[in-house]
Amino acid sequence: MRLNSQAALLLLAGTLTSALPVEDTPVFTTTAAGGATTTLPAVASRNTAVAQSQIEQLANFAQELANTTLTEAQEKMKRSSSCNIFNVRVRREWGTLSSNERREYIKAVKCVMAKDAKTPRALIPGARSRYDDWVGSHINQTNFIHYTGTFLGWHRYYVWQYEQMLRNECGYTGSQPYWDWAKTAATGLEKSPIFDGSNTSMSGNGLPIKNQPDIVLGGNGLPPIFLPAGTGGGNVTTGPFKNMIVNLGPVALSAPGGETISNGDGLAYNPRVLKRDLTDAINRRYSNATSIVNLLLNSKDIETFQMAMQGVPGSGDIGVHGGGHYSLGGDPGRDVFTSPADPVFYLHHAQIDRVWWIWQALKPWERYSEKGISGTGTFLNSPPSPDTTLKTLIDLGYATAEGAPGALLMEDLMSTLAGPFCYIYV
Ligand SMILES: *[C@@H]1O[C@H](CO)[C@@H](O)[C@H](O)[C@H]1NC(C)=O
Ligand SMILES: *[C@@H]1O[C@H](CO)[C@@H](O)[C@H](O)[C@H]1NC(C)=O
Ligand SMILES: *[C@@H]1O[C@H](CO)[C@@H](O)[C@H](O)[C@H]1NC(C)=O
Ligand SMILES: *[C@@H]1O[C@H](CO)[C@@H](O)[C@H](O)[C@H]1NC(C)=O
Ligand SMILES: *[C@@H]1O[C@H](CO)[C@@H](O)[C@H](O)[C@H]1NC(C)=O
Ligand SMILES: [Cu+2]
Repeated sequence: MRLNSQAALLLLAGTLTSALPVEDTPVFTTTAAGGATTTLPAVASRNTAVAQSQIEQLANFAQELANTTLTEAQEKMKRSSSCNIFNVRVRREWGTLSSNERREYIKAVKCVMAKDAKTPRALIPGARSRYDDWVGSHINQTNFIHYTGTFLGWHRYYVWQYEQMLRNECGYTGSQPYWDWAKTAATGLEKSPIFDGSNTSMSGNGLPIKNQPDIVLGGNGLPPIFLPAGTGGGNVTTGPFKNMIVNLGPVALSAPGGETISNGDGLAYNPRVLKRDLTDAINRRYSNATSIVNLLLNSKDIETFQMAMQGVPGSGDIGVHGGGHYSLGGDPGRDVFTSPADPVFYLHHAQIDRVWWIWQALKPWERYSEKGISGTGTFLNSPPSPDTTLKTLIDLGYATAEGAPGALLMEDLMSTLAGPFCYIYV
């Protein structure tokens, strides 16, 4: 019997059984998209290797759902323009790309860094490159896209537009790669193919600065969170992005010693060398394999999921999102506003998107719908603003690629196989 996706989804809904404790890693049985019964972990293992295999099982489940949907789309539509198994783009982990694929990606990123900005100087005086158009859009909208109902949708669209820009404006033929934090937590950041400083990496650590005091997050009456500084802190001097110039920001850069460095609205021209402060302790503590599985399995609704991912204020946890950003560290890495000025941002946020994608696949009938959105249009609803809905418009301004659509509704951003999107993660 061949199931269409609607039937497969209903079947999924009907056969989801409650947690079935088995030893220390309980599982639950559910029906995969193809109709077969499958067993998924229900509780995150504390053992990193086991947790890593749990992520693989969950990601595989999401892949099966996507692949079934794509195969059916091809059979039903027979339209080359629709998203199907033949034209779907596959986003992969950086370490699984060949050297040539990595070089291609790096070349395209350098190409957009060398092109002129489209943002008028009257709007963002410091924007010099096409790459800066993306940084400027994020700075401009930061207070309306973090701890909001738009957080995941906005960043999904933003990374996709970046990928489109690399393809449409710089001849890139691949897909946006991602940074699997679980892998770097296990290997150490500087040993990973992303950060090893080689020609096929995204460049390495910053030059070491000795005895840096802690980073202190908090304020607003919340208990402070102390994060250790890393093993770098200075200029990035290895790999393809060595001595790269960051033009915009900082707006709110957390620096060692509890200092926050700001250059006003961050839109002025402020050229300086890219800095990083790779910090394994932060990666291991906040975005290890167990943190990811916990997030996937313990978040019953979108509110819980997106808050846990970004770190519940006052909980002392910065979430996997903060874990990635702060383990990269440096300038602009520790600045919520300017962080996309480090090109690793897009690998980090592809992984954020991948984790959302896996989580969505676990309850698709709910998580692609209005029930998959929670929150308003302002940072922790301050100042109060209307609820985000499927009809909320997302406008990235100049962070829009040639040949790509402009402003879209949240409903167009919920599925990676519908709306303008057509990609999966492996
Ligand atoms: C889904 O399709 C992709 C792309 O063809 C493939 O790489 C992946 O292994 C498939 N996943 C599963 C679980 O079949
Ligand atoms: C890396 O690239 C630099 C210049 O970009 C070049 O001088 C060097 O030989 C390359 N190293 C390797 C191992 O390819
Ligand atoms: C970073 O590079 C700039 C420009 O070359 C230089 O002026 C600055 O001193 C360097 N900073 C550090 C901390 O090495
Ligand atoms: C891994 O993550 C979990 C959950 O976030 C955390 O409780 C644990 O302490 C982390 N492991 C290490 C070695 O820090
Ligand atoms: C910044 O956002 C506002 C609306 O929130 C918009 O009118 C303006 O054009 C944006 N500026 C840039 C440079 O994108
Ligand atoms: Cu952001």
